[in-house]
Amino acid sequence: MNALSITEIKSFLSKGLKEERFYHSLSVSAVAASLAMRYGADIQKAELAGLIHDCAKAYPVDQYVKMAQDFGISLEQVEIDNPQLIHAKLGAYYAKKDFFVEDAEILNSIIYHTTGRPGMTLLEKIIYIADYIEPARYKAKRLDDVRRMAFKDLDECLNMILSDTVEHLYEKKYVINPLTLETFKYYSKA
Ligand code: DGI
Ligand code: FE
Ligand code: FE
Repeated sequence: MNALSITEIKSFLSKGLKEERFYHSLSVSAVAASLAMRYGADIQKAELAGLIHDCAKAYPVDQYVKMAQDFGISLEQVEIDNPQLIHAKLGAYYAKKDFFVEDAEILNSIIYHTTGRPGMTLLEKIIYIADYIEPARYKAKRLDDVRRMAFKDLDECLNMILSDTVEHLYEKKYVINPLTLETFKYYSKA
């Protein structure tokens, strides 16, 4: 089965996601496609991955642990303790099941869109950054600088986002996912 078209997926998501989340998904898709143009990544893959990265958010967070267990998705303890993190892995599951997306690079860009990971592919970097800088985001600090850097130097942009994210999670006293910390160390300039 071929993957559904962008138009078919938009129609599907518009019915399942809350309006704000649907709008965020469209924005991440457009920004990801723009970054793909800038850096010579596959524009269609970026557009598709951006559109569907949060597709699991159609489901309530209090069901994520059970859903993952039912689908045979392995979870880390930090994910069981902070179930909102699980939408990334569930997103890849639903991308396959509902949209027939089989491309491993697209699926990995969904799985790692919340934490990143050391040694990300170009597409993974693009989705991670697009999720953070899309136009409707406004809460993070120095967003203007981060947005400008996204189109200048991807790895430096990752460095900025990861250090701001780790600082934010620390200040809010959230448990920091060890994978987020590893990613931060990997992309931070010593
Ligand atoms: O799904 P989005 O809201 O577009 O953004 P996201 O996938 O980057 O993050 C989803 C949620 O996960 C958001 O509420 C922040 C949270 N999060 C990201 N990294 C960590 C985290 N929460 C904890 N506890 N620890 C993390 O390392
Ligand atoms: Fe997300
Ligand atoms: Fe998102």
